Amino acid sequence: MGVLLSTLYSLWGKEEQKVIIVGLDNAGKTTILYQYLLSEVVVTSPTIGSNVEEVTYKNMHFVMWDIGGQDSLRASWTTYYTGAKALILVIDSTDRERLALAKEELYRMLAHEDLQGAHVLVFANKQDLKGAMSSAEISKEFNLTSIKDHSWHIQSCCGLTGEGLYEGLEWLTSKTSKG
Ligand SMILES: Nc1nc2c(ncn2[C@@H]2O[C@H](COP(=O)(O)OP(=O)(O)OP(=O)(O)O)[C@@H](O)[C@H]2O)c(=O)[nH]1
Ligand SMILES: [Mg+2]
Repeated sequence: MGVLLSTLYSLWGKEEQKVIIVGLDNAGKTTILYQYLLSEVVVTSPTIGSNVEEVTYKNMHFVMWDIGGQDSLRASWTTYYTGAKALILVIDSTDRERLALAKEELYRMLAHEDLQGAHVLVFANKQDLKGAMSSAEISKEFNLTSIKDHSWHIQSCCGLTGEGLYEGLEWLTSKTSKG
């Protein structure tokens, strides 16, 4: 995104909204980013660093940063937080063993000063797989109702079919368009 285009967007009142996509490795972050961009499944390999793409939806311009989720990369997530209006936390709903770890990462992010005011969208991904936890189950495990200082929403989805992804984006749009 060049400076010129950014300026034009701001002249038209169409602001860019920075969104970070986070979650443990193998959760489906990159798959979801490219579903938004291309409406198809791309073959992914574990992300080292990040992918950034602009996703336009209903006049909103989301600049989405998909960040690698491997253990060794998670310490660098904080470098992406500045200016983020929202974070999308992607959960592999079949990964029961690491749900507590994902919860830990979520609360660490919520406490970070650069993410105060950021909206939180949780995707309960991989709903096509047998044994996937429901969004209600994940919500309960994460104790989402205790979160009072951020607006949050949980959405079940499938990165492979795209199911649920636009419902999530709809919620994000309703939040970010209000500033
Ligand atoms: N069955 C199923 N597989 C999925 C779904 N979403 C993603 N996957 C698969 O899960 C694997 C990991 O997906 P990625 O998108 O690369 O995961 P990631 O979160 O970007 O992982 P890192 O880059 O390592 O952090 C891939 O084989 C995807 O095809 C889904 O909804 N259902
Ligand atoms: Mg990735």
